[in-house]
Amino acid sequence: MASALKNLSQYDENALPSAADLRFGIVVADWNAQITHALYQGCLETLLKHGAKEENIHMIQVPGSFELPAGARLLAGAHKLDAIVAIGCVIKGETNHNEYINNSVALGLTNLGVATNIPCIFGVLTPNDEQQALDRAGGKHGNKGIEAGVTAIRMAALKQALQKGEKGKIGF
Ligand code: DLZ
Repeated sequence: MASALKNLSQYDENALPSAADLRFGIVVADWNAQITHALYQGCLETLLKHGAKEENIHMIQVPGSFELPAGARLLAGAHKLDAIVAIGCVIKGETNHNEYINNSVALGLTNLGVATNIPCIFGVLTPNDEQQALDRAGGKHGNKGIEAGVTAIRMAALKQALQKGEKGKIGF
């Protein structure tokens, strides 16, 4: 059966604004480190490829995905940022822990983005098993870290354009 899934690594490079003047935070959860580090690499390489300067990318690690919103808040307090990417991988187990973590992280990041005016990007995989995670961390469905990096550039550029007072239709 053909997959209806979008490849997470595919995007129109020419439609993306330059990231040269944009500042990013990246928070990476250590749980399922093989996966989250691959997502981080995908995200980082995407930001650099589109011109972001290494000194404008601030990365911290937190123990698990549940700590991603708190880590993002700490980053936002420490640096001037145009977007924050939260990277994690919560694999479904025998209990419902994944639902509690995923819902908390999604809500926490949403609230943080609205409260701080810094877009927070959901770079969290929520797979049923490890294979589904590998498939989305550089495997057959691409790398969600790349998708998160692209989203961060778009939202950061949007924020900067509005702060500069650009008028009319703004879309990246
Ligand atoms: C406890 C826990 C479990 C069972 N599973 C995961 C997971 O699959 N992915 C993840 O990022 N973190 C997991 N954690 C850890 C929690 O996110 C958190 O770090 C702890 O509950 C401590 O607050």
